[in-house]
Amino acid sequence: MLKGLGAGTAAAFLLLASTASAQTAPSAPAPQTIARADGEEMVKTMFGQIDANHDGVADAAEQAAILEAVKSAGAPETALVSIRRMFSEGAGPDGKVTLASFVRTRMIAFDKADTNHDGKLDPAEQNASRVAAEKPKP
Ligand SMILES: [Ca+2]
Ligand SMILES: [Ca+2]
Repeated sequence: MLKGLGAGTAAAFLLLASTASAQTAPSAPAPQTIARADGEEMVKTMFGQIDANHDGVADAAEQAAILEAVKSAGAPETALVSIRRMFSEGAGPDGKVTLASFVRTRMIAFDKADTNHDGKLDPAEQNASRVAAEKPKP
């Protein structure tokens, strides 16, 4: 087990990867509008939590540890699928994800989800993007 990967980490991942937990946990707070700068900060913070040894690269073991932490926090399978996809989108040919590629792919996803192009993700946009993310790829 990695130290420091608690429920807070899992919650942060769920927030960005999927808000599915809000559907099943009645006590979860309603989604908030996320400004682009805040979204980028969240992505960087998230990467820092994946990159347990702080070498700027999330390798397979670190990715697996996050999935394990999120899973043990009771996340639904759809959230795990979203996180796996986040990793695969940012991964190079060696399967490793760098900070730069992780931020780039997450912010592409952010901009894609920002359908009214106001630089923020409101709850409706977050929900729409979650629904799209949970659809299996053709
Ligand atoms: Ca690392
Ligand atoms: Ca928007």
